[in-house]
Amino acid sequence: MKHEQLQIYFVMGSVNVKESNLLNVLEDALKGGITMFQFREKGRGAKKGAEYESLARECQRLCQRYGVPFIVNDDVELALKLDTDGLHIGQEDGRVEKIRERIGSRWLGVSVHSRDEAEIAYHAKADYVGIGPVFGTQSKENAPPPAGTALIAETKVLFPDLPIVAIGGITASNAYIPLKAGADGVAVISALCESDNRKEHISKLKEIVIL
Ligand code: TZP
Ligand code: MG
Repeated sequence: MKHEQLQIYFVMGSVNVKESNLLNVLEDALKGGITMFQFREKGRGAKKGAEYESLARECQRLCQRYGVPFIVNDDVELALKLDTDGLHIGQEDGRVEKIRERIGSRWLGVSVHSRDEAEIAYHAKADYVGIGPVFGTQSKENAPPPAGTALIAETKVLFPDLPIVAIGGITASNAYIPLKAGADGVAVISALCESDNRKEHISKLKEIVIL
């Protein structure tokens, strides 16, 4: 994967959008120029079973239409079944090397919260690591407290070729902070889900990421 693909990484599930218009929000974001999408269907009220799978397929189809990589959160089985571009996992989702083996050459993203976790992800050939929450977030249940950018900076020094995406409370106003610390891109939920003008917000993010 190219570092640039992490630049504007949109993450969303139906829980994150008020209206039942997840596909409209996604298409808006795709038109605006997001560089990657993660289907993260979790939390209270998340879809399950056939509804979950069919929503994932619809999102995947839309991403394919815009040529944007489609990543699924947590669910190895779904990643294999839909043949997604990649899978994103957290520390609670199993051993990184095992999951790496199972998904073959598909992209693997791993959320890490310490230098040790970053090292394990690196050696297990993760394609990128997600680091956060940088700032406070309302979008993750039981999110740890804001961690700032120390781990981003440390990971950049220790593993310069490992792509890093920052997450947690990031908007066009503060994205420069994790980027300056060494992140290759920013992952956002609410900044785009709750924006009245997604196109403009993405343009602003673009300016900052590309600077
Ligand atoms: N992991 C760490 S923070 C977070 C996740 C999934 C939520 C990010 O959402 P927002 O709305 O961009 O703060
Ligand atoms: Mg997880």
